[in-house]
Amino acid sequence: MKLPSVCALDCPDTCALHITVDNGRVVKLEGNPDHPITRGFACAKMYRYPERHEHPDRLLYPQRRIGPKGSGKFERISWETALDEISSRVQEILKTHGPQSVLPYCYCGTMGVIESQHPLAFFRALGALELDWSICAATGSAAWEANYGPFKLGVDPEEASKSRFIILWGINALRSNSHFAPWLKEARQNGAHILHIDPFRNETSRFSDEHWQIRVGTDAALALAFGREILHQNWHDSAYLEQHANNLDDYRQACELWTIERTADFCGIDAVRLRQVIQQYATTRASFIKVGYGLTRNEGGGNALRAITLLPALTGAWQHAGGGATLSTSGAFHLNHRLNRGEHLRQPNVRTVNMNLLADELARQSQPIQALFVFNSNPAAVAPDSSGVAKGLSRDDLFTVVLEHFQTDTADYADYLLPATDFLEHPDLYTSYGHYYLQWSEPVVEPRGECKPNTWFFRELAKRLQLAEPTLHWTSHQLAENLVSSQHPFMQDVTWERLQKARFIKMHLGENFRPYIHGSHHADKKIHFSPSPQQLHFEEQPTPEFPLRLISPPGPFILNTSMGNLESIRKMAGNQPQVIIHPDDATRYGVTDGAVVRITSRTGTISRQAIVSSDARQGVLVALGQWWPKFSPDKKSLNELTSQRLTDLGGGSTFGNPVVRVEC
Ligand SMILES: Nc1nc2c(c(=O)[nH]1)N[C@H]1C(S)=C(S)[C@@H](COP(=O)(O)OP(=O)(O)OC[C@H]3O[C@@H](n4cnc5c(=O)[nH]c(N)nc54)[C@H](O)[C@@H]3O)O[C@H]1N2
Ligand SMILES: Nc1nc2c(c(=O)[nH]1)N[C@H]1C(S)=C(S)[C@@H](COP(=O)(O)OP(=O)(O)OC[C@H]3O[C@@H](n4cnc5c(=O)[nH]c(N)nc54)[C@H](O)[C@@H]3O)O[C@H]1N2
Ligand SMILES: [Mo]
Repeated sequence: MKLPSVCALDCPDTCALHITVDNGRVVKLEGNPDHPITRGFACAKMYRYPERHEHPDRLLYPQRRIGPKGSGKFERISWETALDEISSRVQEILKTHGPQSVLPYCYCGTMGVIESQHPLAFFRALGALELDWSICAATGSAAWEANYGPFKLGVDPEEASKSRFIILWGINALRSNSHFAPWLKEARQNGAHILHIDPFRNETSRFSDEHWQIRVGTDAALALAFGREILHQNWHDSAYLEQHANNLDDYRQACELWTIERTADFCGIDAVRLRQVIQQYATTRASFIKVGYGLTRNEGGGNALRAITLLPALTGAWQHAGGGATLSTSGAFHLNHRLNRGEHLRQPNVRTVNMNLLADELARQSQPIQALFVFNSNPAAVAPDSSGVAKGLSRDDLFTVVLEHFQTDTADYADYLLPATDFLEHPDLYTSYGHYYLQWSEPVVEPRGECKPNTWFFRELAKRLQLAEPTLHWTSHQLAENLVSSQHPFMQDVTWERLQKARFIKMHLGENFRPYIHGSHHADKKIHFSPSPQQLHFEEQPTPEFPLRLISPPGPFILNTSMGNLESIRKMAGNQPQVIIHPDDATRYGVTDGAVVRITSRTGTISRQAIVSSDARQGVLVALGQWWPKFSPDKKSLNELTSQRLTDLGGGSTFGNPVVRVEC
């Protein structure tokens, strides 16, 4: 039996899937051929999802800790016992320390709008601490919105084949957004030139017509050099700018510093080619920039993204089919989020915790965090400064509840470890950050063991805590019906009945969708040109003690740490976590191909296998993806090396920031 579903993983493609179920077991996963973006194929990771779903290590029963914190020793208990014990402990903590000692820590293990966001309503009803979801998209969003106002929109991927000059700027699209590749191929067949700008030579560089292996953290300068040359040569669209832009003087002044020669030298790219490409980019009407989040993950990342995404406004590319830029398409989904997220339950004067500062927050002395609920996330592996996080999670006086599919490194620290359903076992509603289709998914199998949806757990806990607010007790279907009841014109084709039947519906973007043809979504409708020279910030540069820069782009076969425990996936990824080092650096530091090296940053030391290859730019170490610490040779997370320092905009993470040294 083949049943429709939707991929819940945190990826821009949000694929429509077909799941083959045999005798109640998931045996095969394929892309839905009828979905215009999925086009019938799944990615290398998700073909393996049946293995994950049926895995013998899936958590199937509620468990209570029996060993010391972090030992990962548990005993099976019933849901009744788990819920009774958790609720009495929470009541005690609320009485003694108040609601602002309770922190939900969650992210996008599932992108389902209900399973990821409805639990927030429970915490808002309690008056618990708010969590700032800053680990991933915060800097990019803040930067985009500083230019264009609220609601991130971009070129419709289905229009991208009309572009004639494409820059893939800091994005490994063939891996992290693989369903965009067919549109890129079509654009190229139609005559487009494709340039990839990335310090790491990867699948996307090999696919592109041209690759610039730029120095890490220098993108703002490069984008401003584009701006300078465009303004000097009069290639900007003065009519468009006059009507729709402001702050141009500030911007012009910031650009002035970045001559072609200085920029080429600073960014480590070829000056002649830089000049030619700027001309090609600026004089092609339908020029398109697809920009990734990687370059936002360092101190100056926000203003770098601002500078890059102002270029289509400068040239007026937004007015042409296939012209413009895309960071995310998520702003098109005007769902009615209020009740699902419990916005109406927000209490005044509640403190917000930046999730990148988890290590510091768990070490706080005044008004300390006493209860931590972790779901849809694996902070022991993915949060910056992992030794600080581990120290916090080890606190004997911290009460920790983890809802999970597997016994992750985070789960090892739980007091109660609860088995969660996955997206094949629960219903949910899905938006996307890479296309414009809203999707609905029903379960295709019964939950394994005693697995329960996150929403079920928080409903049951709400009952025991006597939280009477009716919306906390709504079913997923009631929540979804409410979520899609929106008056926004983009939602005009969506009714709950239609969505349940069709499973995916495109947002009503109208004919010839050009999101910024009439300016921005700021109150003054202007595109806000900046950054000013004072706002620009370039990275902490390598020093003799720490001569290399470490970046950690997504691994090709895992998604953050999800899938990282599958044997087959680990095998595809080389059996152990690896870092790529340039041959010149390898010679300088005595590193041979395949050797295990020690990597030290200002915050910690880890061991990893080195691969010697010029795929890494000289001076840069490229760590491929997030491995489970417990499957790494030294049992340490890569985030031993990253710090809690924040970016220039949006309070984002700086995973691309650390400077390091390697030793054999
Ligand atoms: N296969 C796979 N796909 C994924 C994920 C995964 O883990 N695996 N993760 C998902 C998630 S959560 C997200 S947020 C997105 C991530 O999406 P992105 O962050 O856009 O990730 P990538 O597409 O790998 O693009 C990042 C690229 O930026 C490059 N980069 C790093 N620093 C710089 C810099 O200073 N300048 C420039 N120009 N480039 C730089 C990296 O080398 C890398 O190739 O992908 C999603 N898709
Ligand atoms: N060094 C470094 N660190 C990084 C990054 C980097 O580039 N470099 N990238 C960062 C980025 S972009 C992101 S988005 C974060 C991602 O960090 P996380 O959002 O924590 O992502 P995952 O590591 O995939 O962990 C998600 C967990 O949720 C669980 N899960 C999935 N579905 C459900 C469900 O329905 N219910 C419950 N209860 N659990 C579920 C999965 O089993 C998995 O263990 O990591 C960040 N960390
Ligand atoms: Mo992410």
